[in-house]
Amino acid sequence: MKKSSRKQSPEELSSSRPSWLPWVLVGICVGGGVGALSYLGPNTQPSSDNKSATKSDQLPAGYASTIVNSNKPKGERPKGMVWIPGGEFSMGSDYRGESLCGLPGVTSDAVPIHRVYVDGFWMDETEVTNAQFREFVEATGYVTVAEIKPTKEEFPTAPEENLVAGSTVFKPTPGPVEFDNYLQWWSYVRGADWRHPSGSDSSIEGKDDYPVTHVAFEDAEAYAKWAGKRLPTEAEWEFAARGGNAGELYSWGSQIKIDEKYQANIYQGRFPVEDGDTAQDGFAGIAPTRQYAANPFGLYDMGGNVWEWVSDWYRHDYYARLNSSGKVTRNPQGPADSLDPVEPDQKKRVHRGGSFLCSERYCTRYMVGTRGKGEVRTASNHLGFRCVKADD
Ligand SMILES: [Ca+2]
Repeated sequence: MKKSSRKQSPEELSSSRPSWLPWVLVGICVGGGVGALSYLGPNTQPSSDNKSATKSDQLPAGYASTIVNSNKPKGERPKGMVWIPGGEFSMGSDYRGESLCGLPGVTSDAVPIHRVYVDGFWMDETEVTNAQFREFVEATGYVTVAEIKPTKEEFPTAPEENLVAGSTVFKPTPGPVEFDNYLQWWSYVRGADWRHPSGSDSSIEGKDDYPVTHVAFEDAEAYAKWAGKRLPTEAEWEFAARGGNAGELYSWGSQIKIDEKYQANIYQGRFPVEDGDTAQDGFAGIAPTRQYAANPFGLYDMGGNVWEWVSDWYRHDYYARLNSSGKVTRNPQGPADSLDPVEPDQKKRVHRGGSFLCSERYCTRYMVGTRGKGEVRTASNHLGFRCVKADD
């Protein structure tokens, strides 16, 4: 873990909550406000040399049709992966009704909507599961960040008793609370890790097909390397999630429900109250993978259930930078560095997809064009990942 630049009071240091907790929680729900960002206007002109554009009738403002490549993969389909043909699309979201941490419209990091091209690639059908991650750990002896005791060198001001291995876990509140302080429902829990998602007394027994959680960015990268894969770029992730469609709000369409049924594991009911999750989507808390229909590319759970790490550094102004070129950006790899004006000291990567804790009231970041972010060594019980692989 990185040093916190935040000065701690003696009261904080002696409290039961570890002194680094406020920044460890970065990315679980971030403050939202990202400072001034000039809206440069969308670059919506698709390339003229491709005739296979999907229908673009009545797309929302800012979007142009998605142009899906027609080429087929050369290699055989890797087990558990689907072919994402790549192509050109309108990336981002300026949906005014979006919210993060209960604050509607405060985040402008997903604008402007801009044109991006990505090459084709293979992508895991589902988030990496507990069974898959176990296979990796058993083969390599890998130890995740959450399982390693933080050192005095990393946190010189923290008392010894607070230097315990653990991770962040959602704890519902006894009653209704204001949404202004996420520490009310997030706790740093000793012994929480991928095998013990709620703390040392919990287990993943019988949950082989659930997404693995409590993985830091480096843990996800280590798994991907072992598997002969890599993490997707943010652009690859969004192209894949949109399934060849353009301008839709969600990876399954533009309505939250289809035939009265939710299409992803998010949160209904009063957040974040004990027993407040009414599970109208079928699940209170995390769900196994593949519980909802796949998107048109065959991908499951591109919205909800757990957030997913992608490889890009997070910068609030990255889309504006790309858009200012006036060209279609090809295979963007993310900015060279990280900057979240809310917490400029923290190095963050992008999260995508939202989680089982996202709700229409509190965090709509399961919307397909929106973004999340998280400090790279911070894990939690609603953050996982999936991998991609180049065509051979
Ligand atoms: Ca749910």
